[in-house]
Amino acid sequence: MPKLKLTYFDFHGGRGEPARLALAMGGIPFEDDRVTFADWPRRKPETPFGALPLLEVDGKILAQSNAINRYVGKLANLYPTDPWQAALCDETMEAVEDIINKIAATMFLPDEQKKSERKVLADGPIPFYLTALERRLEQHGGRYFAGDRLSVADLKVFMLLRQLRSGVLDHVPTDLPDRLASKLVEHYQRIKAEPGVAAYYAKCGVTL
Ligand SMILES: N[C@@H](CCC(=O)N[C@@H](CS)C(=O)NCC(=O)O)C(=O)O
Repeated sequence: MPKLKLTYFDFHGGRGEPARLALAMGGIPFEDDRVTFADWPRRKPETPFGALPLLEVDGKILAQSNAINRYVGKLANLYPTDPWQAALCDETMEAVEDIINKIAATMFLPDEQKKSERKVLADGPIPFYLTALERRLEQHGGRYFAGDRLSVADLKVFMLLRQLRSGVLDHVPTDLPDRLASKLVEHYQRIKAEPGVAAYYAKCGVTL
């Protein structure tokens, strides 16, 4: 097994968390390098694209969250081996990136502008992606997004639902998933109850 270091911000969520979770679930040792927001300006220029997460593999750097998710998914047996199922897994992760990018664009706006832009998101793009993801889930059998078994795609959607339902996004109603995509919420509950997921958060002292 290569020597791994995963670098991301110091919170349980966001683009770096699916890879942390996948590595922990696979029992794969890695250095969990957590960057504080205070330290980020110093670290940012050292990264290939000025952003996190990063995965260091035997001293070589890999950037871009979904590339990292695919790589660690393969190591942790959480990425489909069948090419078509792998493509479906990728489709889901890229769809989640689409909506994360829209949300991220509002993150550092002045509060009044954030409020109005988040209202636009909560009225349109977020419901659109929730219902579209739910439809794709149902088309793939209703339990998992690809290969009829747990993959990094499920972990990435799980993170998105957790973020939307937790209240960390000011001005986005936390009941949107429950009102609009109950099957996706059932998927969230299913992933949360996966023994590896529950064990990881119990070990971290995080209540989901
Ligand atoms: N396409 C990139 C986006 C990475 C990204 O924007 N990461 C955010 C955190 S989730 C970041 O590093 N923000 C700090 C900054 O841009 O200075 C990926 O998927 O990894």
